[in-house]
Amino acid sequence: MFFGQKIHPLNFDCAERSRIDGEGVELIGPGVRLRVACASILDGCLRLRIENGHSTDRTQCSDAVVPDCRAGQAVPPRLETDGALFEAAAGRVELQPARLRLELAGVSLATVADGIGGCGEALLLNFALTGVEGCYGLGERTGRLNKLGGSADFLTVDVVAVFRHTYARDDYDPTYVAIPLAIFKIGERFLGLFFDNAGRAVMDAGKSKPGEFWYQSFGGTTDLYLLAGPTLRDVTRRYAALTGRAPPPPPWALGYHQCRWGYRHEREFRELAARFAAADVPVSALWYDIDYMDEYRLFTWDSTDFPDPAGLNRELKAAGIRAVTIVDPGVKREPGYAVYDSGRERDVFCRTASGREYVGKVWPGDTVFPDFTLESAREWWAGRLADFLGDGEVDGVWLDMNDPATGYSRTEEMRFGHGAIPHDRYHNQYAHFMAKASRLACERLDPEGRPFLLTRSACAGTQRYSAVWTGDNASNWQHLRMALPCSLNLGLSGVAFNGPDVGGFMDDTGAELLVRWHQACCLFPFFRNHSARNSRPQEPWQFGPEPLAAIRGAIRARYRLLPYLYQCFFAHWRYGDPVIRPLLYHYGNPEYAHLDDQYLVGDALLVAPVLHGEGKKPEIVRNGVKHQERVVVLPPGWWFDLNRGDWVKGGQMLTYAAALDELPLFVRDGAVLPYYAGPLRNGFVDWSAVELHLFCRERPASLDYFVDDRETRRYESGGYGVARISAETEGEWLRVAIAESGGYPAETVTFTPVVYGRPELRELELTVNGRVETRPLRAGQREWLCRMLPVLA
Ligand code: MIG
Repeated sequence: MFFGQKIHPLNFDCAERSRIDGEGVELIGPGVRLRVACASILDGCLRLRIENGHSTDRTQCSDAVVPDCRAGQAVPPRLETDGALFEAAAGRVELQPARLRLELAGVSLATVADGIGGCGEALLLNFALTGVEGCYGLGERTGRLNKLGGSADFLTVDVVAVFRHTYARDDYDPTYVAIPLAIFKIGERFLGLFFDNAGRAVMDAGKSKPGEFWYQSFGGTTDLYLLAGPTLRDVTRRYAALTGRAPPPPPWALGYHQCRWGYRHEREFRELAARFAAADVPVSALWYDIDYMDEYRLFTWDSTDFPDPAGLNRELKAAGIRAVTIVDPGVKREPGYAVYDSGRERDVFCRTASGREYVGKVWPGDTVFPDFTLESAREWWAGRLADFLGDGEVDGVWLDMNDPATGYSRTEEMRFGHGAIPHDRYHNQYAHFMAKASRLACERLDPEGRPFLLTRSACAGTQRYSAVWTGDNASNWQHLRMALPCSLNLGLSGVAFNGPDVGGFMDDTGAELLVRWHQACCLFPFFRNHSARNSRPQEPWQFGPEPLAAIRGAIRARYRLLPYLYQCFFAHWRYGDPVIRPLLYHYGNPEYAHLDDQYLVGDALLVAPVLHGEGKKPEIVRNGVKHQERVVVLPPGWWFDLNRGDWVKGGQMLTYAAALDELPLFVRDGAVLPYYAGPLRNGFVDWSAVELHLFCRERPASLDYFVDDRETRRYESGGYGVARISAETEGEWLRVAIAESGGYPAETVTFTPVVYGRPELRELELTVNGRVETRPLRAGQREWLCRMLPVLA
């Protein structure tokens, strides 16, 4: 089977009759026997478990759904004239022998006439796209935001290895991540379908046959979760509740990260720290790619180039810079190498069908692979990794090559459960279980603390254990543009904490591209500059003073807004909303169904980066400075333009001209942006003093600001509080009220209100937990803001 290939729908057999069998419904016909059972899982979420009688393996091996949601409450079928009916609070499902009709939260979706079928072990669900205007989610994908007209292969692969000659284009499929979630926009409403089958699957959203949406899995049991809307937010939150939400990260992980494949000596790390300081660019972490190892042996350091990694990392930490090391799954097959020997002794490696150790060919040469699906292997790994991290004083873990990449050695022979379980059952989950084991290591090392992990491959649910970066992109404008829809769809697919290699990984970047990439992603959940060895170096200062100044501005803007980003992450953990969102998430205009060159951070900030290089779009010259033009779509209401310091009326499209050092940023009327105004020194941020930047023109402003210790996991047991902030204006008065409640001491943060774009305001009334104080609003303070945000300038 080659990529993009699927089973023709006419090759599926469809049932001719159905009968109720206990709690399920059997669909029976020549060549086909399916059993469908329904359960109510969560508010607004039903599960249809579809078992194929021809399947040799009916265990549901997917780890996508959080343990609490695995059982559910059975919804028994009721007999109807032409089939069966499942009815529950969340919605109703009509099942005929070869047809399915769903209705949830006022949205209905039905299959075509022969819309459910089996072909051997494969399953087909074929929905009619009647009235469907958009299709979103689908995990990590190339291409545009709206997947209607496209198709997707759900198989985790090492993209550059597989698409060696075409990776730099914007249309490869599959990718590193497999999340079979499709969210449909039907009129103004939304409905989500999550096809939980850990094996390879494909979706075709009207590409092969316009008007039809095919889902095909090739074996095993498929749990189809129906996620009710009516809004996109409802669907997204339900999916996040079902598969888990990313835990709040340590704040340093939200800073700027510098990485490059090729740093290979401790000297370079010291130099990097010094260059960042000299360039006045904050950086929160430096990353060690594979060259730190002793001939690519896992859990070792090259002792010549890195004689004292712990000392080096302590030194960096004292400067506010954390250390992250890459960790590949492949263990060098070398008797005498302690990691290999101990793994062998504990029998933790994957085996072939006959029981041989499965061998692949990766960086260290012949390599064996831990079977992370075994608890014993996870234990072993956690112990080894914890020791390695502890000894080297490493703060974060970067999980690479876990697609899994095995070089020329094909993966099929790699089996699980000591050789008993075929590869396919866990292929897409290999990275997931690796991340699970690695998180365990971090929690061993620091039982109270918050780990930071980043993985290349992932499947549904991996967000519980790790952040995801979108793998090996290329340094070109197409890939910059693609980064937006890719990360937005990943966010809708539960992976809130994600981002691309900023600047592009493969090939050479250029000054303008590097600047625009930093601007476009400086408010992404994950923000890391990374590039391949042999590509042109792309640290912020590599292209001279002007690009450096522009990049510095983008990075500083991120640090200024760290309190806001942290709020977005905390709110994600509470509710499941992604950190960055397509406009579609909050606004209903039909044209937003396709809009993917601008996005929202939380619900307050609109980012419209310049995504085309000089000469590709209209340009103007203003005061002797070249500006790139782009169209910005502003939703209805007033928006504050942070570059110009003016209110702009929304509900319109504007042409916006941005100089090289400008990122078009707009704040919604009614927003509160928590802002860090203190000194910028790498990861050192004083969280005890936060400015509240208030944007209230016609609407009062409000925000629930979560307060916690930001370091431990006490939030899990309620160790956090909420400061409810509201601001309104009357005549010359700005009235701000802050009321704290919850499980964290009050008044650990000093909030200072700062108002934008309201020169008539002169007086401030500030009420903190019931205590009222009044003072004049200082003019300087008001001005200060507009001066400050053009930090970008
Ligand atoms: O075969 O570790 O995606 O980020 O720099 C390449 C070297 C292996 C692939 C990762 C990339 C990393 C590189 N790795």
